[in-house]
This record gives sequence, structure tokens and C-alpha cells, in this order.
Amino acid sequence: MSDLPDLLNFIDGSFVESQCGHWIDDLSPATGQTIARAACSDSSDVDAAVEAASQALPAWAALSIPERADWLDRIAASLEERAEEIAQLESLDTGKPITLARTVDAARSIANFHFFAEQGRDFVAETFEMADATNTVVYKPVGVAGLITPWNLPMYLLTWKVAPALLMGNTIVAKPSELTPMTASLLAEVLQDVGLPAGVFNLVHGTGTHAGAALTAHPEVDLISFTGGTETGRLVAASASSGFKKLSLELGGKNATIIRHDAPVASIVEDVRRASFMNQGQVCLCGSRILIHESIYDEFVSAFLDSIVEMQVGDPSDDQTDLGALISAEHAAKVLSYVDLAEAEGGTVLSGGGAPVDIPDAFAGGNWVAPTVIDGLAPDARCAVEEIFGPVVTLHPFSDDEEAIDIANMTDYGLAGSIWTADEAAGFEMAKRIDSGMIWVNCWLHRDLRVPFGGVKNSGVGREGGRWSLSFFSEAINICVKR
Ligand code: TXE
Repeated sequence: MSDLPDLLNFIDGSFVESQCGHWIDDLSPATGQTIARAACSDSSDVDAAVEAASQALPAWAALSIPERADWLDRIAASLEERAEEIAQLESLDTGKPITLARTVDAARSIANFHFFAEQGRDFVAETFEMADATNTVVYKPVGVAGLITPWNLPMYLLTWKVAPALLMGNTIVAKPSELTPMTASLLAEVLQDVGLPAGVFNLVHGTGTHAGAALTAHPEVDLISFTGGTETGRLVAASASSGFKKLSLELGGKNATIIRHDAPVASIVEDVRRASFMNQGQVCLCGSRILIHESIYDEFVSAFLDSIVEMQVGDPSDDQTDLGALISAEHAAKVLSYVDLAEAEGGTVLSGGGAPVDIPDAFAGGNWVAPTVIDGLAPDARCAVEEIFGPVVTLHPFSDDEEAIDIANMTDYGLAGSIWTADEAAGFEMAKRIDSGMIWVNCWLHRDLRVPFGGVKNSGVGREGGRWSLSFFSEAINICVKR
């Protein structure tokens, strides 16, 4: 028997072990030590969870949207009471700085429920009058929703799916990343505490290849919302498509940060640094390619490197920490392999490139990569177009807007990007020509939850956010009544 917390599945209102009794060790990214163990589920656990969700569906679907919005508010209130605990667990489980876990992960997880409760109350179904008939659009739940989430923003992304799925009357089987199971278990506790009817939300811990694949292939699952890597997204899409499941895929990114000739370098450098290194660069929206107009290249690079020297890297639980640990030893090795590749491709490492030098002994077993800046690469070098998903950015000069747009569009990804300029109109025109789902001008990750969120090209399929989430998590049925 282990002294560590056991993270159980939550099926039909009860916490249960996996049927095979196996466990997955949950490691601290900052120390490498085991901090918990999570149920290692297989298809029999997924079957039980889907059965519970199917049984709970009729009663949950029968509630009105405002009644379900009230449930979301109750969940938000209960999460709010545990906000600090959410932040502590998320920082421990992901290696991210505690201040980020407080201000982003915990805050957004709560906000997601409040936001979708409001959306539900404001929701108006359309009617379309004809000369002799009335069309009324009725929004029905899709059914049992399979929600598969990654490790970079565990509760933030899980709640982004759970809240609208519940609001629109679906029941849920969630499969969080096996690397970060802690806060999904906390969410299950909260849902049990608030008295959500048994079976409406079910949680199955486990690996992608066993629990995740069983969920995407399950014939009684009607919808899959997946956030994760592009290669995994391909497998998920192939598995879900044979059963015609409704599908949303939020995948990877290789986003450009474009700094035009007229950008005020001194005042944007911190924002660009944030876009580069937030969450150790492990956010699909991070700007990992910085394109800089040649007239201000040297000025920007010098200011950027100076600002990186000021970053505090280390103990995630320290309020002053800017950059924590990477999610796993394997992921850190992958990120560092890209630094080697960059050098082989002719790049020069201007900063970082390996583990930070002054990590205390207590964190020697963790997965550390210093903020890394590389220049001298061709814009189509592999390091400049493939997703690295770590604290590594490449720098590229450009001579005019046309060239910046060409470079920005040079990857197979199309998720996000940012443009920095004194000329808002020019920035707006440029934004329209970038092949990606979201572009920020003079800001980054400035989120209004009402707007569409999603990517083009290899960054995904579909949109979530605001009314796009309500539409994805429901079926619009038209009823035409002739007078
Ligand atoms: O994610 P995976 P990984 C990118 C990033 C990273 C790469 C791989 O580049 O280096 O993806 O990361 C579940 N059927 N992003 O391997 O595999 C898995 O258990 C069903 C971008 O950690 O995509 C987890 O719950 N599910 C990204 C979830 O999929 C499967 C965030 C995501 O894991 C499955 C994370 C399968 N066959 C990584 N295989 C973003 N868009 O923000 C795995 N899973």
C-alpha cells in the first residue's frame, strides 16, 4: 500500500479503482519524485463510465438550459473555495510557477463555469418566419461526450470543455492526461460535493493508448473534444470518424510573433518574452518564432536577451519564479534535441540551450531547460517550422510586410500569432493574411471567452469558445410548423 495519494476513477457518482487494479505513477516535473498514483484504466473502465453517462443522459438532458446554468454557478462557487488548492496541485503536477497557476489555471477554471452559465442564461434559440410557417431551432444535447485533455493546462482546458458540455445537456466521460491527473480528481470531488447527479460526469484516468483510444472508439460516445498533439489528433480523428462522432480537435501550433519596423521595442519586449516562455513555452499559443524587421533587429535582440537574464528559473512554488520545469524527462530531451538540431542546421544559440546552471540540489532530478534563444536559422529550417513546445524561440529578420507574411505562413500549423506595430490599421491588414485561427495585434493571449478559438491547417478542426462551444456541444434541430 502506498502512502501517496491514490487518484481514483469517478464513475456513476463513486470513486473507484480501475478494474484491473493497475496504477500509473505521477511524477513531479520539478524533482522527478513520485507524488501520487493514478488509476490505470482500460476499456472495461471506459465501458462502465460510458454506461453510467448513457444512463444519466435522459434526466440531465430534460433540464432546461437555465437550470443547468445554475449547476454551473454552483460548481464555480465550490471551485472558488478551493482556488488556492487548485493552484498548488497544478503547480506541483505540471512544474509551472505557482503565480501562473493562481492567476491563469485556477482563475480560468472557475471563470469557465461562470462564463458558460452566463452564456446559457443569455442563450436565445432562433426562429425564422415564412409567410405561412414558423421555423424554430431547438438545441438538443449531442449525447455522451468524450473529453480528452493534455498536461499543459490541465484543469483550465478540462473545464473549458466540461462547462459547455454540461450546459447543453450532455453527459461526460473525461480522460485527462496521465502526466497530470491531480486536478481532474479535484474537479470530480467538487462535482460530488455539489451533488451533481450520478453519471452526469465520469472521470477515467489512464494512458492515451488504453483509456483514451477506448473512449474515442466507443460506439456509445457521440462526441469527442480533444486537445493535444497533432499526431495524436490524427489517431483520434481516424478512430472517431468511423462512428461519425461529432469532433473538435485543438492541436499544436508554431506561431509567429511579428515585430514591424515601427514597433516600440522597449515597451513590447516583456510582452514578447511572455508570449515566448509562458508555462515554459508549453502553450499551443506561444510565439516560438519571432520575426523582426531588419531595421530594429539588433535593438530588439539586445533588449530581449537583457530581459531574459532577469527571469527567475527554478522552484515552482516560489512566488518569484518566472519559469518552472518541463512536464517530463522525455519531453525535456525532445526539446533539447531541437537545440542540437538547430546547431546542426546552422543556428547560433544566443541564450540558454541546456539546463539552467543554478538549479538547487533539491531539484536536480527535475526536467529543466533554460530560456533558449536561437538565431541564424533559415525560416524554413526544421527548428523554425516544427513544434518544439518548450522554452525555445528562433529569431528571423525580415525586410518588409510581404516577407513577414510569407515566413509566418511557412509552417504546416495555423493556430495563432501576434503582430506588434505602431500602425494598428497596418497590423489589422497583415493579420487578415496570416493563415491561422487567432491573431493578436499589440497583445498576446488577451482572451475574451466569447470569441472563436481554434486553428487551421494542422492546428485542428472546428471552433470552441462562446457560442461556438454551445453549437459544438449541441445539435441544432429545426422544427417547421405550417399554419
Ligand atoms: O500529447 P498527446 P503528448 C503537443 C506538443 C507535445 C506533443 C506531444 O508538441 O510535444 O503534442 O505531447 C491522450 N487516443 N501538445 O504526447 O499524446 C493523452 O493521454 C486517445 C500540444 O503529451 O496529444 C492525453 O490525455 N487519446 C497540446 C491527450 O491525448 C490519446 C498540448 C494529449 O496527449 C491517444 C499537449 C490516443 N491514441 C501537447 N494518445 C496543445 N494543443 O496545447 C494519447 N492520448
